[in-house]
Amino acid sequence: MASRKPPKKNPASQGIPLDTAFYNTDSGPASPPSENTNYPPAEQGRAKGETASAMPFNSDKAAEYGIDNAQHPFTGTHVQPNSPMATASTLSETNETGKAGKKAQAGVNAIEGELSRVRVDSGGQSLTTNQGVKVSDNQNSLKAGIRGPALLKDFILREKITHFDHERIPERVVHARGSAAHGYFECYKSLQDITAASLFSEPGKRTPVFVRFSTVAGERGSKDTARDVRGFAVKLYTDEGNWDLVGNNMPVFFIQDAMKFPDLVHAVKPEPHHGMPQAASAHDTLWDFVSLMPESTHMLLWLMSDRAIPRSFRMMQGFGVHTFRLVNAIGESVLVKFHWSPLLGTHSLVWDEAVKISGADPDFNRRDLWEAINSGQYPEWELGIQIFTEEQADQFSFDVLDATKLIPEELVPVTPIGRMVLNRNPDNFFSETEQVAFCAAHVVPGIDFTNDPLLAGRIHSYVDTQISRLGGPNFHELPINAPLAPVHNNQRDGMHRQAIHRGAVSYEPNSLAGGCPFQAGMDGFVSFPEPVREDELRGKPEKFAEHYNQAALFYNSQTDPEKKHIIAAFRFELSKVTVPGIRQRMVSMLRNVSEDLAAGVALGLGMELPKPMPKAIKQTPTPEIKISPALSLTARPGNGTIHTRKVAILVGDQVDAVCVTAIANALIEAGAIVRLVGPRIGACQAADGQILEADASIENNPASLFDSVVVPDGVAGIQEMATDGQAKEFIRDQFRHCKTMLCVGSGALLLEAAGIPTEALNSAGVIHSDQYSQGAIKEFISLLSLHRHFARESDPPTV
Ligand code: HDE
Repeated sequence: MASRKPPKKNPASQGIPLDTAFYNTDSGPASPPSENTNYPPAEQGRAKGETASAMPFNSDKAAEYGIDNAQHPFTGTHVQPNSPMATASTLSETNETGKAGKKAQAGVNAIEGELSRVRVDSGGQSLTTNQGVKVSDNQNSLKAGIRGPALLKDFILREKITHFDHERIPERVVHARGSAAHGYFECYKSLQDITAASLFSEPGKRTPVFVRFSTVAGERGSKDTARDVRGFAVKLYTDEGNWDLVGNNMPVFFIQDAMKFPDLVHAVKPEPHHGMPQAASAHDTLWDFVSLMPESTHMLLWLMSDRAIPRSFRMMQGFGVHTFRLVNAIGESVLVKFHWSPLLGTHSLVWDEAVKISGADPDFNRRDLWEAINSGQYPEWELGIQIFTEEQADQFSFDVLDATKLIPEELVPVTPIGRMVLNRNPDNFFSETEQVAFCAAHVVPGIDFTNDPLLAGRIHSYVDTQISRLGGPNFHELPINAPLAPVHNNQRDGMHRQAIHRGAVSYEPNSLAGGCPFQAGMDGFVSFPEPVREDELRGKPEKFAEHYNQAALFYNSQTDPEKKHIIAAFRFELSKVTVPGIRQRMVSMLRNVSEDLAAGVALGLGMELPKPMPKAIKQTPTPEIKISPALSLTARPGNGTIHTRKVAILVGDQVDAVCVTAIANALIEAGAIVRLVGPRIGACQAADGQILEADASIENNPASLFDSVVVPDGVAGIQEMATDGQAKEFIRDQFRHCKTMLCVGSGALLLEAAGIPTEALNSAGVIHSDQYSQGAIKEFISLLSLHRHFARESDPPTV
């Protein structure tokens, strides 16, 4: 460190303080230092003094009062200090050390920025402790003698074990199970006429995103394919701060007011006395609660639909659920609902398949997302908004502040505004996926809330929950949460503080830091001035009391197979309820939705139809529409490709290698993921002596994990398979789950052995071709792109 110059003699007698007077930290002189001092503490004293004097009084104060000022917040008065010394924490900041590094760059918070600043690669490095001390032996603890006791002074063992002991953090109270990826949002066109949000300012503008998909009820290690709502949380790192659109894959919710959220979650989580069931809504407490909460009927219809068992995160929609507000630069506002629509279309599992997958691969959706991104098949969604005015909203038969209601697309169309692509898996699950903290309160200028009473509770809840989950108030500094936009404020301290703030000032107003950081005024987030005129009370608007119109709209808009699945789901869930009275109550509620639905469920439960549940509203308003085709999963078939569809080609000794190879190549060419599935992994010898290498076995990759199966030709091989119970089970499951099946030549023998009726061949997604042909494969690809063939579904299954 360079030593300081000695202070010059000062003409104190002329009223100019001694240079040394500026060295003190406890009291200071009455006057500034001499003009020509070059003693750093004195120079700093002068810089500080000049900066503070540039603000002789708080000239902003008068602008804090009155409505006009409230509507047009002022930009805080601030001055640029003449010298950086004025705001330095210490004069020694210019002394660089290998660790301290350079002094702070003017106006920069180094916590911000892209993640490369914190990535670690240990290639070629030796093992160290957390203090950077190299570890000589990572196999043995320190002992007094080779067979002697372990020693307390073994700081290396103790550091390692202590860290390990604390590796787990509390899981999310809901949405504990999730998977995430990075990517970007790209704006289609400028939306400046309706919003000042910078991410929508120009066509082609890209904003980085991190997206986490989740189930709600299950614990962190629970299965992916539970019947449940899926979280669809998007963190957009915009250049004006982070915007989190924390949505679900269903556009409505169970409850209308945040006051009921803890009750809902307590009801759906494992029952508190015995901790069961895990990740399942099929139990007494959930159905007890919701059957007393008729406002949940609409959401229950969605939950019992195939939407609750998505085939892939890449094949589900996302919704902001609440009505939000967009606000333009001159303060004009419109109301909006947000919709994400997947390019691959919306596709789901069937229940029996979901149950089997939960055993075969509990990470089914997580693996699917990871593998797709790793193989360059980047999932993509289009963002659309429904735009409407308060006046339009007033005319609707429902209230747009009621989160149990959607706005039918026939009433307000969805306008596409951009697309989102996920193209980068995280490096580290814990640091990114687990530590990411979404928050419904994170909005940016141009996006604002409405008075939805459910949203109000969310605005509070998310930051609050992170404080215990992530261990303090500084979770925003975790690399995955830190915005790309500059962060400057006077919040300080707290557990795990990362930022090292320069200077003495952590308050505002100040003059010692030239007024910085200063309030941004109209350049900052200005809340939309929504008028509030009524008395304080606890209550709900009358329109919230209508509970069934949209549940009926949803049910009546489904195709027949979807309706059957809803009935079967209610039947399954309610059959798991142990108290008949709860079932009665639920079915009586369903009578207000659809007599067919209620009758189907009652039949499945072996019970008489109870009386319809009395309604909470005297005069049911007439709904605007009765059918909305957009509510069916079939409304979004996707882009017609078979990209990333998983196809099993069954192989064994004596199959026809030419047939296998030709089909595999054609499918790979079309973008499918093909696996050769044998009785065991490894080589099998085809009829012509060629060796085929099975990369999966029926045991480790059963039928439920594939979208489709091909049974190739090769009489001897197929005859052998026909005696294998697992191979027959594979075929039966593919058939039962309505998947596309291709059998070539003698491949039909296996289908026959599995009990597939002969009349099923060449109908409803089952192709039998005498030999491999281009025509057969073309037909197969086109049927595979349809996802399922429900025409052959029967309940109960016949096969
Ligand atoms: Fe959440 N919700 N929520 N929620 N929510 C959480 O925040 C809450 C609601 C949603 O991948 C928690 O960080 C309240 C609706 C998603 O990390 C918590 C209310 C919607 C995620 C919380 C709701 C959601 C959460 C738990 C009613 C769809 C996962 C952990 C007033 C629009 C985000 C956490 C992720 C997570 C509270 C209702 C979506 C406790 C109080 C409606 C996707 O803060």
